[in-house]
Amino acid sequence: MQIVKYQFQQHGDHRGQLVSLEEFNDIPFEIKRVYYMYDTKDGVVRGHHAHKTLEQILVCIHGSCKILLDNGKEKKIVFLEKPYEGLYVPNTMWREMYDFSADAVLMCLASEVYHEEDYIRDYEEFLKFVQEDRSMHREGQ
Ligand code: T46
Repeated sequence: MQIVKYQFQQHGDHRGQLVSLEEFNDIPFEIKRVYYMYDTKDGVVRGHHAHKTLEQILVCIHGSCKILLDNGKEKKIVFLEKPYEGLYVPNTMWREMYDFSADAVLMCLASEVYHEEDYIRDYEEFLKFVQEDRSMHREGQ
């Protein structure tokens, strides 16, 4: 599994830093929604789901956290702690977010508005979905 991390341009000067994110320039999709998580309690694991179509970029704009990515075959853990670094999470990728520092703010730029129907919240269902998706791609080749 290839981990795709974006290093955003920092517009720094003697006053401090600024990062600007534009759809299709810095972000590879149209940004339809922005949300962020903060005040995450100690020991909490968020996520536990995949999306059927939605893609996203996660940026830990303050503090730090870990992201577990699972494509149904392989798992990888990514540490996020830099406000100028974005982790690309494609569709059909199981994710779990954990080990949030007390001051962590995890921002998400999403390619779709909120649709509960786009979520796969059951891990067995996710594995089935991924297998069907892969065999469909093989047939299409
Ligand atoms: C994802 C990870 C990284 C809304 O009403 N609108 C929204 O846009 C979102 C994201 C959530 N909600 C409601 C639904 C739940 O009642 O907020 C509550 C918490 O959402 P959820 O349990 O889905 O949060 P996480 O942290 O498990 O997952 C979120 C996103 O839902 C998901 O798309 O990829 O962050």
